[in-house]
Amino acid sequence: MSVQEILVINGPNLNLLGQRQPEIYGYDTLASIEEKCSTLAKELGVSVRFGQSNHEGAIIDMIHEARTKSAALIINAGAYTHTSVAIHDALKTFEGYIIELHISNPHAREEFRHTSWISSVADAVMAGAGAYGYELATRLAAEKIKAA
Ligand code: CA2
Repeated sequence: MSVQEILVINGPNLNLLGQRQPEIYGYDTLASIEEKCSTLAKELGVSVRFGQSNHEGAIIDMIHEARTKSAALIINAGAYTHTSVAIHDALKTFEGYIIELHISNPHAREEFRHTSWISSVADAVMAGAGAYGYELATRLAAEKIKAA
């Protein structure tokens, strides 16, 4: 097991980052965010791996794989945040550090975004910092891994 790996899971529609709704999600693409986080992770002496899927089952498979490969998980489950008991259950099986991440602040948006099935199984919740949140979360996850 690579104890120094942080897996960053991105849910539905996040593959479109930088292409639509920049007023909410900004202009960074997922590839550019990954590049920034990889550079930062290297500086911090850990590794980062990005995954994205528009499918709930594929996200669950990524979480299962992380059980043996990753020391920390950063998860932006997209709209599945607000609906998925299955992702909640999968996250409960992961023993490392979990950060729930959102680009926007769901609490300042529509009421249906105010419920999260992830928060109760996460160690930390970060929201509203834009794409920069991925770097902040990488920094936090790296600290937690190194302290463990
Ligand atoms: O703010 C976030 O990061 C969210 O997790 C994003 C989800 C939304 O359902 C959550 O409530 C909050 C939506 C991701 C959609 O991503 C897009 C990116 C570019 C263009 C259109 C959608």
